[in-house]
Amino acid sequence: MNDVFLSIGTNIGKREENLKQAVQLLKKQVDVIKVSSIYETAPVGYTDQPSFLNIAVHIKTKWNAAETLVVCQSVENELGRVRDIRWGPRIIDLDILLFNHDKIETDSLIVPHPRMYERAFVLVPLVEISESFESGQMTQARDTLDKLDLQQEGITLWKKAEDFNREGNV
Ligand code: A4P
Ligand code: MG
Repeated sequence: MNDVFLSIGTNIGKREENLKQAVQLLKKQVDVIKVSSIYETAPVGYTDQPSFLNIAVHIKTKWNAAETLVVCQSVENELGRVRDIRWGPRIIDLDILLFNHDKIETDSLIVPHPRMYERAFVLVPLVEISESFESGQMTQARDTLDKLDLQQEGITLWKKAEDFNREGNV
């Protein structure tokens, strides 16, 4: 089984509901091992848009990396994702952060995710759920996070993992 970490973000509609549905749809296709707390995060990249809710999810799956990307895109499509502005508002976005300890560079997939180390909204939930996963990539993620001021980065806790798991039935 492959060990995979995903980042999920949403800033349109009922954001918490979007996250809940994304996790439930993932569960139909992969084993969901752990879901992080939900964080409300200031938009990065294209800043003239509503704030996001972000989570990280640890999954185990028999699908290879390209197939896992297809799984992520199928969840985005089921939730009605429309692609227009790059880095713009989205009902749901699923990105593959880490796939085992692999380094992947194809036309459609780059892993580790090329922008993950610059982004507190990715690192905070990822570090929360990955204590059992040792790798150079995770060490880099933890070291980077240690140097960030979360208030300045616009990251606040929205809902603790235990409450999201219970109320969201994820
Ligand atoms: N692709 C390449 N590598 C990957 C990967 N590791 N995981 C390709 C997923 N996809 C990957 O993605 C464009 C293409 O990237 C895909 O076709 C896939 O083949 P997309 O989801 O269609 O477009 P996008 O979301 O606009 O691009 P991307 O690269 O996912 O955007 P980012 O960099 O993730 O930025 N601010 C806050 N606070 N929270 C957020 O969640 N998200 C973004 C999106 C910007 N600002 C944000 C947030
Ligand atoms: Mg994406």
